[in-house]
Amino acid sequence: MTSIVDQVEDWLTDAGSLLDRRVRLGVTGLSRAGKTVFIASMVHHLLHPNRLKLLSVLAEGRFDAAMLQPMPGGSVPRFPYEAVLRDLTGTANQAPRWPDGTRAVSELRLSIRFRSPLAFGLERPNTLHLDIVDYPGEWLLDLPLLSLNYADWSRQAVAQAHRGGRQVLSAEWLALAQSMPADAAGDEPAIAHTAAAFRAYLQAARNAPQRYSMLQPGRFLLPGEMAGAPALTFFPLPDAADNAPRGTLARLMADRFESYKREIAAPFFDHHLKRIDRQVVLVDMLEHLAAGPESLTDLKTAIDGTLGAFRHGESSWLSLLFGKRISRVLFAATKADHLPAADHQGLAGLLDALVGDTSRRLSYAGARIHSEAIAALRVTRETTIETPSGRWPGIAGLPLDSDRVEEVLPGALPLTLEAVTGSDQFAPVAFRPRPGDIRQDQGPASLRMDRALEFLLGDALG
Ligand SMILES: Nc1nc2c(ncn2[C@@H]2O[C@H](COP(=O)(O)OP(=O)(O)OP(=O)(O)O)[C@@H](O)[C@H]2O)c(=O)[nH]1
Ligand SMILES: [Mg+2]
Repeated sequence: MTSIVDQVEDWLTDAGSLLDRRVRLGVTGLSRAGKTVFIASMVHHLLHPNRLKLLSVLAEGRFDAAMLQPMPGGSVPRFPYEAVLRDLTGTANQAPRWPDGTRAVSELRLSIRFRSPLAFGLERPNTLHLDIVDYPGEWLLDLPLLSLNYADWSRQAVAQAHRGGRQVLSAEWLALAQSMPADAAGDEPAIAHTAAAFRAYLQAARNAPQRYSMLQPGRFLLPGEMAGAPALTFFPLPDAADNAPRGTLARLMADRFESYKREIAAPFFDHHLKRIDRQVVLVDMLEHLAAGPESLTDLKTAIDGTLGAFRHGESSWLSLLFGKRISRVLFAATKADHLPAADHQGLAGLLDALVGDTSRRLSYAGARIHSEAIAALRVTRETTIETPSGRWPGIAGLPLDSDRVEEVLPGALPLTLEAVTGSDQFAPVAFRPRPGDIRQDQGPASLRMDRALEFLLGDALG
């Protein structure tokens, strides 16, 4: 005869399978911010959770197992988890290395079996389906375009092109664009030539010492399957008027801009990012701190503009009618393993300062916000380095361009954003994975990934 407790547990199991939870996690970050490595590390951590000490579902012994699942739907390629992991772990013939930059969208579903605590010591079996999407960071900057018309975008892009170090880089494109009357019919070879000069300006701005972030439209840098399409053959015009008449260059450019938004930017957002309910915003603060104040200002504009496209706040029954809101946002300064531990809090503080206005806006809307300095894959160790001026905390690891472990001093992390000069005061060395930093059968070495996951998923695993 089954006991009443067994009976209750059976009933709870049945109810549980009807009540599986689902979280769509939006991993947001500009190009090279660390999205692909973060996703691979998060999945690997959850498949081999031995290092997730602070994740309460593990600390409380309620975690059963996680498994990768085929994505329902099936029209989007699966995130190449195994290939990324093989890059990071290395093989018999290939030393560990960072994965290549992402060139297309992919998705992954990870399902986690766990037990939810109930009254009287009972537990209910539960499943969380975690859906994750990866994409080229360049495309994220198409999101702010969705709320602009062509004339507004032109005004914004032309004003930006005149600022600071962009002025030199944009000179050729601006001269060509200025020589083309916006109110006369355009000539297609001249349009293609100026569009190519605009694209060259964006490329140059990306590679400039200032490491500019605000580079739109995203497909101009990474066209994917759209290379050469007319939808990509346009550029901002210095004197574009609203509602330009048919047959003019300004109207043709506006039509192509609208078709870019409609056919490329909006479907990317609608299909992959619009329905997320948690968000991690990955930011490579180190690169921009080293590149100087102009780099940081541009980064801030890019982050603020991108986050403006999402709906944040507490979800309620109204979400059933108007769509879910993003209830938790983690701002994560990535690659913290480039700095000694003593600097990690300072790094998170600098990110806080950079996104302060946006994060207040999201909090006011009702979202929970947290920031953290993390390393999805820790490829260095701490060390102490003797110098003529004393002993300093340093970092040891395999620099990207070296075959032997080196000890380096990253320099003094600026205490405030105002103190950033972009001179050589702070120039962290980039490292690559060493054999053993991540193994196929164990959670990866990382920094604060457990805290990050507890904030993002802790309640969904409760
Ligand atoms: N030391 C260290 N470096 C990292 C870490 N995560 C990323 N990196 C470095 O940052 C680079 C970019 O990381 P990705 O994950 O490929 O960045 P992404 O955001 O996917 O970039 P796109 O695919 O171009 O949008 C890597 O090639 C590494 O050099 C980390 O946890 N530690
Ligand atoms: Mg990537």
